[in-house]
Amino acid sequence: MTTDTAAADVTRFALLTSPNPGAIAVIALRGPAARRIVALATRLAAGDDPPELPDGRVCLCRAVDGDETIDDVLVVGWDGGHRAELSLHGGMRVVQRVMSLLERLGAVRVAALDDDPASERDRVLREIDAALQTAHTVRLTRWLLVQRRVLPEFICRRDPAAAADPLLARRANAAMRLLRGARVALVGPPNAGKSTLANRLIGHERIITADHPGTTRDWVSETAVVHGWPIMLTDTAGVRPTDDALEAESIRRGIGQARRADLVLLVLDASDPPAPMRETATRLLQRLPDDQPRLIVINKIDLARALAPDLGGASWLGVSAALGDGLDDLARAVVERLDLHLLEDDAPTPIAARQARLLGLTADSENAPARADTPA
Ligand SMILES: Nc1nc2c(ncn2[C@@H]2O[C@H](COP(=O)(O)OP(=O)(O)OP(=O)(O)O)[C@@H](O)[C@H]2O)c(=O)[nH]1
Ligand SMILES: [Mg+2]
Repeated sequence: MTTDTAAADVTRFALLTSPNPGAIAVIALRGPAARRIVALATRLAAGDDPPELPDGRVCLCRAVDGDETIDDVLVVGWDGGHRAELSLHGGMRVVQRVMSLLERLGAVRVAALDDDPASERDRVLREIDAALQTAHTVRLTRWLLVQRRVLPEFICRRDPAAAADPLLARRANAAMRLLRGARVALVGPPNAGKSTLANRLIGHERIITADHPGTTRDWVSETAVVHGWPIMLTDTAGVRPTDDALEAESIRRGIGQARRADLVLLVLDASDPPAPMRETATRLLQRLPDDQPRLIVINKIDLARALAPDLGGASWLGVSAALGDGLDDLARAVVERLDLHLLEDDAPTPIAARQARLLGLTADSENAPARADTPA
């Protein structure tokens, strides 16, 4: 007879400890009948009542077969009675008797449960190894190798305090963003130097630049390495009113890319007079969602050293993409806005939404920005 032990309505159990004699043995049950089966197989140590299995509370009980007490047992339950663990003395006879009792009560014995610590540890390691396959920078590779050492244990421990740790949630989201490809988009008016700045950040002349508004047409993406982290940089067509259908479509697509980005660099031109610069910024920002993370970057500060534009109180960074001025500050600001500076130590950090969920964290990347394009 075959039994579909994976079916959701089957209650399974597995011996988590070695099958050889040991000081203690742990049997884990998973499934809808876990609470009922434990209630039938045990009695509170003090008295004859079955344990109620409140989530996470350890109860000292006796394993009982009818009127006969088999052994003392510590019982703990979770998930509203769907998960339970029995800790017994590790003598083989006791363990065998309790396991056959559980089988008689309807539980199905399996070699390993999906969520037992050993397979969970393996699963986390596999997730890290998969991430290592696509880690394109030395820094990310090193960071993942450190996680290989610290993360499996941390996930298996399921520290209840983890869910309330805001820094852990930010680190996890930063790591997941990085592993799926953190996206930074450059938007701005034509000729502001977006492509020149993108080339600087990428490290070579990837994108054509020219002293001619409308040089970049369709958006272009390329990996930039910022402080050792890989970042997908997207350069877009300069935004301006236009009657040219092709240019309008390029602009619409560029804005669509920006709306999907984790961070937008709004690139303005320092040689523009203050009032038009402010108007341009306002017009462009209106096309981005209010909650879109953005940095205002004023380029070409070599042409306007005493720059002090009033952008309605918004802060900005001055750079010269041509000369390289201000790029260190810009790189630092990008890293901080993406929370990548939080990944600097060897603190365990979930790298997958599944791991974050196990710790009770909300993974931003599960609802990553996937905003609809706006009309041009
Ligand atoms: N003086 C100065 N010129 C710059 C700087 N950055 C870019 N330029 C020049 O500005 C012109 C436009 O640069 P691009 O990078 O092509 O500008 P863009 O914003 O990509 O323009 P579009 O693709 O048309 O939207 C080029 O002649 C660049 O050499 C800068 O920091 N200082
Ligand atoms: Mg360009």
